Amino acid sequence: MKEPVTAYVGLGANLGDAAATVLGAVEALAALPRTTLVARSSLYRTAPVQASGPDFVNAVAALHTRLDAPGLLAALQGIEAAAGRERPYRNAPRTLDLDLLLYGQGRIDSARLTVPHPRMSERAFVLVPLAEIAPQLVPAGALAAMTSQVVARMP
Ligand code: PH2
Ligand code: MG
Ligand code: MG
Repeated sequence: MKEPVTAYVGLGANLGDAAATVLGAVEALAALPRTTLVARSSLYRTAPVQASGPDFVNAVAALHTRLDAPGLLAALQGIEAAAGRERPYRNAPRTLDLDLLLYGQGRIDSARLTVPHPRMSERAFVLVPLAEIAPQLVPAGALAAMTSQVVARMP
């Protein structure tokens, strides 16, 4: 079997007990088949970006996985569904959002999945937690352009 791939998953929630939901989702990631959780960032309270509703809780997790990218995406969607995710409209407030940010060196451009995540490099709520667990992946200066986005590490 091929070597495991290091994948990074962005977690976000802004409905219900968002912090508890995000922590529960980290446990669900750790329990996925063919997958090991290797790191997770702190939780961050973040102002909504191009979205409405309450502040978000965001985090990033690193996985080693032997799931292929479509299989990992399906697993993430299963965890979202179990958390009661509904999709009434784009960027609606959500109980849980799990985004596949990076899948090894993979570049994927299919109808269902684009990796690297096309907007991650503009989003402090992704880059700040990613830099905490994988500073080599966040270019120096990338965050300097985003000081207007409020991202506060939670105690
Ligand atoms: N997710 C979005 C859009 N806007 N803003 C914050 N702060 N956190 C998010 O996770 C987020 C967002 C689309 O998924
Ligand atoms: Mg998202
Ligand atoms: Mg999403």
